[in-house]
Amino acid sequence: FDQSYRDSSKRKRVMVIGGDGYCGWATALHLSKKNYEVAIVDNLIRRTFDLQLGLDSLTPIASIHDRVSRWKSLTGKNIELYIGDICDFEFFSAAFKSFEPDTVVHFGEQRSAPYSMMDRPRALFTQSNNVIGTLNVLFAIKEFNEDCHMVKLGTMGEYGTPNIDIEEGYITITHNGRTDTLPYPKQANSFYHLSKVHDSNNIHFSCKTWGIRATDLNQGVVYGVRTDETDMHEELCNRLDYDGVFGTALNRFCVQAAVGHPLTVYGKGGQTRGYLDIRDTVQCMELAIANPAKPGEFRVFNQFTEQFSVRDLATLVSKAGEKLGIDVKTITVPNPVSKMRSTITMLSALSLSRLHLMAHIFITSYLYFLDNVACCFAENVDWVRICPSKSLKKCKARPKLAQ
Ligand code: NAD
Ligand code: USQ
Repeated sequence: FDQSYRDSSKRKRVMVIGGDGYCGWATALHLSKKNYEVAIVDNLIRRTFDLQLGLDSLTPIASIHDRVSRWKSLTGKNIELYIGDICDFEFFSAAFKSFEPDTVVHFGEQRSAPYSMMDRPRALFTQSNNVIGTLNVLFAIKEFNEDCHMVKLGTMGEYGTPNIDIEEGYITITHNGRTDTLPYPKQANSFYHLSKVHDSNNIHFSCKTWGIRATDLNQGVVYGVRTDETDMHEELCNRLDYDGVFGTALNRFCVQAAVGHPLTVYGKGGQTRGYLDIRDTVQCMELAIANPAKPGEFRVFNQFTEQFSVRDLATLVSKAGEKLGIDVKTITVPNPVSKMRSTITMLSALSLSRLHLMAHIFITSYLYFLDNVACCFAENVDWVRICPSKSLKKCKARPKLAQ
């Protein structure tokens, strides 16, 4: 790791793109608490998706301006705000030049696989928003500060579900007597996951061509909502999606269990995914920022703490429900995203142990989450929103395509 980066006495400046979203908000607060100078860049499109589709966070969330002023009043720490679209290079380059980041953490994408598979406009929007936004970040770094470290949120789903173990970014292959270490094959299962594959290729190419430094964090499915910082005040509360479009597996299962809705296992439930607590997401971000990639390096970390098939996940939540006196049922639902057969895949996340992550233990985390969050907000749950995304498919309001 680059020791000089860690030893420098100057406060490091981190730009968090997508800092109003689920992972970005928790990360921005955590970094600010750890004494980084933080700026949030966000065009608030995630809040617009909710309005367009008639969805809402289970937990009530304050506006980004109220969130940031509450943080300042509680801690005295300033978080700068740049509200705008990173696909607009004029806006983004002005924000970049004004804030002068040492690190850009890029969470600012359309991140739902079901959303990207709803129809053609949403597939196009997902790919143009994600790919063009990432290209703009790369060009800003190249033009204004080649030393700036890009930390990009990739996803474990880039790899698909091959019938061999998944490595961290690269695999060493011997073919016709010669050996090389090559990018691990990507077989994404949605237009969203494919947008991440395209991003990874563009970032890898930019590192090789321009010598910039980047870390791709292939994160598994995140669960939970509370972190030490968001717990400090109700106006700092993070969003919690449980609907069929933006709600992710474990968050949905806990909310479903809390209100007595059967757990919705898609297909046979054999899909294996890596999972991590949002408190571990923020720790991983901090570790990746404090230990930047070297100039020209495209470093890939797989970021999850445990792996389960969806069926196993449903069983774990049912057992947790039993402990709390809740009778939890499970139903099988057609997969709204993909009909592809899934294989049980072994994932690898060696980097987390190398970076000394103190991970939260899964079983305690989700039991706590089910008891303290899902059950507390159960009266806010709208059962219609629990349906898989296909029932929302006919919604007319759509985002404009990026320029
Ligand atoms: P989110 O939708 O809650 O947040 C994304 C934020 O980015 C939103 O606030 C949105 O308004 C903003 N944004 C989107 N496009 C933008 C643009 N063009 N310009 C400026 N801002 C823009 O998503 P999240 O769950 O916080 O995920 C963040 C990142 O982490 C995504 O890239 C996602 O792929 C990755 N990730 C998330 C999970 C998960 O389980 N939530 C797991 C693995 C990876
Ligand atoms: N699933 C169910 N029932 C549900 C919801 C999901 O069986 O009610 C299954 C899905 O079929 C899938 C698995 O659970 O096989 C995970 O689905 P998900 O919606 O929790 O996660 P996914 O679509 O993979 O996407 C989420 C985030 C995305 C991130 C990805 C990490 O939305 O931004 O990139 O997790 S990963 O899955 O490792 O690629």
